[in-house]
Amino acid sequence: MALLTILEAPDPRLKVKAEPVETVTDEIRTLLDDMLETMYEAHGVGLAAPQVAVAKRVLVMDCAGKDEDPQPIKLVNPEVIWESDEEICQEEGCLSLPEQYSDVTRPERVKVRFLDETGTERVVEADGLLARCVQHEMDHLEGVLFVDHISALKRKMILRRLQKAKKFKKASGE
Ligand code: K1U
Ligand code: ZN
Repeated sequence: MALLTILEAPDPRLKVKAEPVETVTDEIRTLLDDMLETMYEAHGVGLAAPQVAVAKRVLVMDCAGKDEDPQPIKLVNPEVIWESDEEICQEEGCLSLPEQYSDVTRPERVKVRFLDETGTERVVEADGLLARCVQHEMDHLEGVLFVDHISALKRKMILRRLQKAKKFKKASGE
């Protein structure tokens, strides 16, 4: 397995709509495994292929609690087939916008159809953190970041803070 580099905003590759996967091949299975390893190493609960510079409709998640066994989920070509009318506003972060957070409103529950790593069609019904994470990751497949859900003013502030943090890291040799 290999650790992949996670792109950071404002990298233009994060704004591209990802392409569907035609067949779940060994190459896709390797990508899924590498993405999971990269996600765990970065202490995230989700990761989408565009975040590692691969414009394919592939994502991984593990929303297990700290005291639970790992629950890795690998999704290829995910599609939301139902969403609840009830919405919920919660704070989000993103591995591509390190240390930046904002409240985002999304449907509370969703049903998602996808292909697993064997190419078998499955449906997952998600609520809580899993519902938030899968919607956040599916946004990445459309080239959408959590900051695209908030006001232009807040978005500008977050992107400016990110630029400042990058300059500071560069200057201090990190
Ligand atoms: O896509 C990403 O950048 C990963 C991101 C996904 C996410 C999940 C849930 C809410 C917002 C964003 C993260 O993993 S954020 C960091 C994280 O580890 C975390 C977030 C919420 C609860 C617990 C952990
Ligand atoms: Zn993200």
